[in-house]
Amino acid sequence: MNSKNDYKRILTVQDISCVGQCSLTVALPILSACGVETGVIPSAVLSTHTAGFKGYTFRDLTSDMPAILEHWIREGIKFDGMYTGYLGSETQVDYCIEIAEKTLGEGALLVVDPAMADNGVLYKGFDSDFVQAMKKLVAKADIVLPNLTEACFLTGNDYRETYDIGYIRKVCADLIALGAKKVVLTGVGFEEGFTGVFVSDKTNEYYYKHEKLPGGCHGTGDVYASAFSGALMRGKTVEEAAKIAADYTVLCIKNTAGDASHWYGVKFEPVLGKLIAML
Ligand code: PXL
Repeated sequence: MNSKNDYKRILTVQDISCVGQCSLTVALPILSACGVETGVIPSAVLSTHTAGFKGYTFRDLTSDMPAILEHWIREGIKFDGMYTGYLGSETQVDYCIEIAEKTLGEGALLVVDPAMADNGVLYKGFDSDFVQAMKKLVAKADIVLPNLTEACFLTGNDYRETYDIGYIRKVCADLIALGAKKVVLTGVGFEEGFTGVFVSDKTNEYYYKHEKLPGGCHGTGDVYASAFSGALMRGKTVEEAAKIAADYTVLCIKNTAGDASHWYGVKFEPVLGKLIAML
């Protein structure tokens, strides 16, 4: 049983893609499995995610956000952490900054996953104005959790498929220069067959290497960020949480590999027990 002090409450702000195993339909079950109370602000409702389905619906919920915040302020609602994912507009990014300022209690952590790009390109619907807005949220982050593509858009570095540690250090230093206190950069691989996560701040760095499975899987960034945030709320260090989230994401990909009909997401649910066992 958790004592009062280690039962934490996190807020996550991201969209609901009704089908597609990403964003809130991934974050809520994973955070709950981690034993963390989770409040949500849905940033938008989409019939599916935008990566591969055609003709999806998109209802922007930006205008609901100030009223939700005002109500929470009246009720004195506070969180021990906040984790932002896919946001539907630049205004939402600004609201997230205000929500963090007004609802995060003493010592609470802001985790920013700047979910907006992969494989060298921005997701559909995002442009350079959105990237500029996201930089302001990243500046407030205790931990920013980008993939290499997002890190390059945020810092103006060229996106590369192959690189050395000097390039990775430069990208991370540029993210720290934006204002983020710590960087957890995902999908960093220096050798054939391996990828990993590179964690750094102004003074320390840590690299966790793991196997790279063939073929990309949609939704792994959200699985990673959710497991990371859950582990962090359970008192793990950033480095421990980065490793646990990587190991869990690999298990999820292995559990999905070989099922071509499941191209749209990862089968993360059957291996939730293994995540719980890692905490
Ligand atoms: O997994 C990130 C994500 C979240 N939400 C929506 C998306 C994507 C990626 O494409 O389309 C709606």
